[in-house]
Amino acid sequence: MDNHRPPLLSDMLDQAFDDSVAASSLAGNRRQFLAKASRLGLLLPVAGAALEACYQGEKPSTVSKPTTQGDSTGAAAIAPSHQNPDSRSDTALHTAHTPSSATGPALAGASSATFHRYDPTLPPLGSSRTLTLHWKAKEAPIRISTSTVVAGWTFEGDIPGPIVHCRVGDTIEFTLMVEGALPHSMDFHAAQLDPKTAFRSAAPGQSVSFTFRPKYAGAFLYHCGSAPVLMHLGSGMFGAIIVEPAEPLPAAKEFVLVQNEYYLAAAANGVQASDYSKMLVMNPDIVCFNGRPNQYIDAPIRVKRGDRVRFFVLSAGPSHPCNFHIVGEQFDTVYLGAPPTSAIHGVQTFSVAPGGGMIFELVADVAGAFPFVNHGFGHGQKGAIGVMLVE
Ligand SMILES: [Cu+2]
Repeated sequence: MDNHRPPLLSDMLDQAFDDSVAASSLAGNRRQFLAKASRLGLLLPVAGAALEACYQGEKPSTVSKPTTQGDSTGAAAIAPSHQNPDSRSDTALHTAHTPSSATGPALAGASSATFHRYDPTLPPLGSSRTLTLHWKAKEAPIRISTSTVVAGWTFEGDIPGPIVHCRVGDTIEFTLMVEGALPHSMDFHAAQLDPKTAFRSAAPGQSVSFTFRPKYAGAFLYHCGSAPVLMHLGSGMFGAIIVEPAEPLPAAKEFVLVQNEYYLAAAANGVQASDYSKMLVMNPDIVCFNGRPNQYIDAPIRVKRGDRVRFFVLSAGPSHPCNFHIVGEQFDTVYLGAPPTSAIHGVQTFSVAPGGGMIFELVADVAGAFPFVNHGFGHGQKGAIGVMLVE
């Protein structure tokens, strides 16, 4: 099996690191090593971030806000044993031959994990133009149905993480504290930042902070970008940030649906871990909205007849799109990019790419139960289906 495994970028980066260290002292060879890392980082900037981060003590950082832990903001504060957390994580998964999300914290207390419906309602905007978010990256068991508990990797202990709601131009002050067995990071698609610094991994017990101002309105994904991204995103580290345009959109009932896939190993002690090898094959066991298969069949999304309804639909993937469709309805408006200038009208189905988000609107002028589905029905059948009840 290993003979067919494609080389991991982080292994290439590890090799560059090892070559550099072997050639001469670390400090003396810093320039050569960074040049190598930078070239490789062009292939996958986030994976190169941790390498760059090892040496940031010698150059300015784009990190703009200190953490509550004080000296843990700068990458220079990362202990020598965690100089390359991305790569070490990746290498550990690679060499174990059973890459799995089953870390200690992801399994602890699994038998007492309870199910809850993920509320799809868009939370209201706050009055402040500054959002200060202090989040924790946690590995934790998550019950996604009455019969299934997954060994989850999460933001704030749930899959998906919290819905962030803000406006274009708001200031988002973000800190991620890593609690768990592995390094983690944050990549906001609503931000324009140097990923090698802002989106770098923090080791367990440490934190990373950055500040950004969303430039465009829309439905944007956030996710952990630590290597292998496929494993971190596929194990549950994703969510939605909804950015309002300067001029508010028409009043509507607003809901957020983030589609994701689960690739699960057989249950062990009642928990199913995410399986990296299955993720590479891209044939998911479950595809669902907001982390739980069929949850909005059991407890539908309810609106009133005559309501304008706005769905912010994202595909977290990690690998498949969401071909969003509502049976018995037509979308009067779909915003492909930033509203209100990117609208198309009279739409039946539109595909939201993995790593993407779009806004779907309709007027619920007919009463009834309307299934919303991934019209790629192989995936709809695996749990990406719910019901909008118009009363
Ligand atoms: Cu992570």
